[in-house]
Amino acid sequence: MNLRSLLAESSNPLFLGHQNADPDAVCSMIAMRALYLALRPEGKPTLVCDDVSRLANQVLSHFSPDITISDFSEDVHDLVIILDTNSAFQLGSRVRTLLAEPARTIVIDHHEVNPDLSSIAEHQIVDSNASSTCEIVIGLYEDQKVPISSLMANLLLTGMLFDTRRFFNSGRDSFLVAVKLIDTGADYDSCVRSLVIKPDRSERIARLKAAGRLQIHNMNDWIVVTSKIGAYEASACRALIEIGADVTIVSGKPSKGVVRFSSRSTREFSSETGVNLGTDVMEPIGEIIGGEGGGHANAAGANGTRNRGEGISKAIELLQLAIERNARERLG
Ligand SMILES: [Mn+2]
Repeated sequence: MNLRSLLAESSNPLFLGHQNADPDAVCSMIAMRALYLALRPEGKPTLVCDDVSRLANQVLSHFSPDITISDFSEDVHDLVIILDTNSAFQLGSRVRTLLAEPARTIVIDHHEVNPDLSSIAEHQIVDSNASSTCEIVIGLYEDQKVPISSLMANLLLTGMLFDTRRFFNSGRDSFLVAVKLIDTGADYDSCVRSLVIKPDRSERIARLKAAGRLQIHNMNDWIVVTSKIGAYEASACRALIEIGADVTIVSGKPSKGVVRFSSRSTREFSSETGVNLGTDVMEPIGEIIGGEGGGHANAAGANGTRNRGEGISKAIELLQLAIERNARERLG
């Protein structure tokens, strides 16, 4: 692929990020837009995401409040560049309709390759070993010999900081790239501060209530906690993991006739037990509460309309069964 000619020949490229775009998505989109403008200064780029996360919005207002990210585009674009995802599904149902034919689509991403990637984009810059999409974009600046401005250095370092959890998951390459960005003008302190978020008062109260009402269940030495609150179940789950639980299941009832469940587990729990909170627990809970459930091994949820109490006791039962079943399978 010749990235330079693809970009330089486009007069109005569309840069897309995944839904609920995080700082890595938003910062890599903006940096790619700047790289494009360096190659084609009179071009008319557009940035679109279904929605931008609260934290990514905070990063934007910290560094570049004048950059607009739209939630849709009415124009016809001659090139589409998708950043920080390689799945059409992750774009959201509305933004997905903006996809162009694969010959006019570039994907730049660091997630595991999705099997139908080639049906979306003929041009792929995918490196699942990269810490972040921002780190891939820095490499593209180097390939194109385009200097990185200090604003872009700040955004790119912030995207890397976010996706590596402040370099918690990092290798030598990421540190080297970070030093280059700092030498280029990134202000490390400012990047770190742009990512510090204090939850709303109501969210903090919900977390504290969840902690106050929690019940501890010991399952094969794993500490499983359950609790119930009005709203912010997912945030409460994360808080309870932070204070020491291996698995948390929190139910919420944000309004009459709405029941929601959220659950989280540590990586250690899922890798040692093989329990998948999505398929083993939240999918069946979805049916019990009259709705739907699902998710990932470490993070899952269910939405429904009824049976909150029954849902909690059933979730405990399902979790215990899954732990025991997987322990038996492991023993052969
Ligand atoms: Mn990312």
